[in-house]
Amino acid sequence: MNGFIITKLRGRRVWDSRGRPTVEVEVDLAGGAVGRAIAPAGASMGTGEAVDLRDGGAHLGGLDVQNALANINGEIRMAIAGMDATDQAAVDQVLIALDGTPNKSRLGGNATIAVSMAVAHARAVAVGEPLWRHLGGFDACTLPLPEIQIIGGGAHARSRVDVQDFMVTMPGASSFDEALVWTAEVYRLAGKLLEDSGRLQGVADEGGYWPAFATNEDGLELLVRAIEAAGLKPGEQAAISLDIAASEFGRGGRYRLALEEKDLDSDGLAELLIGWIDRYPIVSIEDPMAEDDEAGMRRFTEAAGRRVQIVGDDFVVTDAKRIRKAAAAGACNAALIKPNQAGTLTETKAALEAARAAGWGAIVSARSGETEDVTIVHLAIGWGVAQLKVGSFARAERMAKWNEALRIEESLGTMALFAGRLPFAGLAPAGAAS
Ligand code: 2PG
Ligand code: MG
Repeated sequence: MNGFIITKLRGRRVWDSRGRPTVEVEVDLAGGAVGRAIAPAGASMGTGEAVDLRDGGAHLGGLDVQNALANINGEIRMAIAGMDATDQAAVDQVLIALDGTPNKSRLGGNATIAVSMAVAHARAVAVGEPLWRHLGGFDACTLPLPEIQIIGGGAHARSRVDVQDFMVTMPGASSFDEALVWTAEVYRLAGKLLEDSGRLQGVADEGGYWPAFATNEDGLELLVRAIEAAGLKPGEQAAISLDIAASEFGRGGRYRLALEEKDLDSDGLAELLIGWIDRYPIVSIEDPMAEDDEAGMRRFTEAAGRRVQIVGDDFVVTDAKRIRKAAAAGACNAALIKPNQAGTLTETKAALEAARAAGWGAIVSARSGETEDVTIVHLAIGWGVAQLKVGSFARAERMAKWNEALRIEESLGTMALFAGRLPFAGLAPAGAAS
């Protein structure tokens, strides 16, 4: 008997970190192994990403997932049962063909990604290995550099500030564990600085502080002060990473920074961001321009791409074709890799491979709506991706991921390598004028 044959598949409704319904899938194999995974959900979404199937109507704000569950427990189960879980590509191909749309809108990207990831988990359980080891074998020994949100804005905090993620990253740390210790101090001290100055309003969707700032730049100043208060050297030990998420406040090459009542074109926004790169120890900027502004993204990459990592999220939506097109145009030099933007693990991996082939960096990323599911940590380590973005340093759906990476680092023992400065190896020093 082939113990890897998929015998059962069931979907159930569980709840995410925003209290919204989401999809959990359990896959049983003939040998007795069971794999489980939960789909996450975004708030600032690219128009090109795989879409979650939601029920609509008034109940639960239209966000219930009964139709996605019916697809899992109906036609997906029929198509997948009897397949061999060792062939992830074949399983994912069946999901893609069965869905038949370019964006998983018929079956639901939430349904397909949960099935795809649950199959991988079941296979790893069947061979008695953790998923990261199963995916990467003995090559999997690199712990990613975490980028961790300290302040949340944009779509995650009712646009209190325009910039969505003010993050820190710790390239000077010698281990994942040390990077978290440093980040914990920066997070704590940033909160204290905000509180002492009467600007703390709570926490945003991913656990970062929800601030009362007068300008977006206040966030950069606060990060530098918190880094220094933690006794860390800005730009050497600790650096700043931003997700501008510009699609949320820009369209057609026009951008509106509501906080500062500024209207800018692409070049004006680029100038503002380059001013920040000149004055602050910034190593990475995600979605500096909107998803429809390829010309702006190309010009910004030309101007700043040798100094900072320029990450495409909404702009390339974990899609191999879009990554190849952006790379050919000279837009961006790194890709955010979010499995639920693609809808299957096979397509996610193809996007990662396209980024690597283009000489780009890559960051495996969570979504703003998350759960206790830690699959992305296993993907990052198993696939040897040098950066990981999970949100802030608070709330259990975030800490579950950071803590999982700690466990993996510990189990690797002296074999563990921490990515540290590796992702920024080709760049000019942070905070330095070119
Ligand atoms: C992003 C993510 C995570 P969301 O924009 O990178 O911060 O947000 O999941 O809402 O798209
Ligand atoms: Mg983003």
